[in-house]
Amino acid sequence: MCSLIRQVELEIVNRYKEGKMRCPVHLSIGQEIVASVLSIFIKKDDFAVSTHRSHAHYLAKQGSLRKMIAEIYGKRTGCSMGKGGSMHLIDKNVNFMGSTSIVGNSIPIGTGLGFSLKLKKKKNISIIYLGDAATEQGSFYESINFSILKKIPAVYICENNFFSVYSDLKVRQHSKRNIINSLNSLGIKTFKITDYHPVKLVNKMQYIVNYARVNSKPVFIEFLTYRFYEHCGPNIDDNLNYRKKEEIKKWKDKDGYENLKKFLIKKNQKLFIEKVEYLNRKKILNAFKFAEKSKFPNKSDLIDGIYK
Ligand SMILES: Cc1ncc(C[n+]2csc(CCOP(=O)(O)OP(=O)(O)O)c2C)c(N)n1
Repeated sequence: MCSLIRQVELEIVNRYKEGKMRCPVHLSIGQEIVASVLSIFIKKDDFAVSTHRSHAHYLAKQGSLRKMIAEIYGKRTGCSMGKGGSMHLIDKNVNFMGSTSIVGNSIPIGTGLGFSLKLKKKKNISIIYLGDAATEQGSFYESINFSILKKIPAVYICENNFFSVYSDLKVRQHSKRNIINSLNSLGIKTFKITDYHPVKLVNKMQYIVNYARVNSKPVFIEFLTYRFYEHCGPNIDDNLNYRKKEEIKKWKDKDGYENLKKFLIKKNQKLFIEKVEYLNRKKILNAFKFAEKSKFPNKSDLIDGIYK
């Protein structure tokens, strides 16, 4: 999953300049390990909601690569019928219940979906992806509080990449503020992920997801991570100097994807990696071909699939 996400987003980078993808793209390159490790423990009937940076989350929820690329190309065969674009993926076939461009607004939706699972006494969970900036939104705290009170099986997973566009956490929050401490005092079980050793990471995620599923209770995960590309778009914007060179280097060294490859190579799995990358490449080229060949939506599609 990790290499699929990295490879497909690099292909988006390569092709974006062709001007055929007309929507903004927020890439997860550098952050793929979060959704990838979670994907191992996500079941088909679990729900997931996401943010503007949604590609990894959609693919990790067994989303269709072809439908995702077609959506980014604005085509009728896209998962949102070509009307949403990269930031607005939705695919009820795989219980991926939507991603939105409004920071924090999918959090209450994912919480409500989790509540529906509770009412129906299902052993499923609702996964709610959010960025660090969303922890500054009121909807986040209301949702967490509701989840605690109603014992909702929700996994709130915060991809803390330290930045909201160009703004560092330091200029957005009090220096002593700590999200884990704040949430502990609200009464939710919290986890912070800072160790990226593949085996430890998988074991930890398994424990966390099981905890929410088996106990039917919410959990919050703060996952420290880093995006390697600009906030929005296919370029690297390190020349703008809003992030320190040493910081960028530190996180490039911790790159989950590269480290996973190194780990597998040490275990003599080089051939396996090559095979996976080859098969991914074939799938990706097919998905782009499918998107290019698909038709744009008709005028009548405009009012299809909306709440009337
Ligand atoms: C309610 C709201 N406020 C501001 C914006 C503008 N905006 C778009 S993305 C973004 C940064 C979000 O940062 P974060 O949630 O940490 O996610 P990241 O982009 O780092 O993945 C902002 C401020 C918005 N879309 N919605």
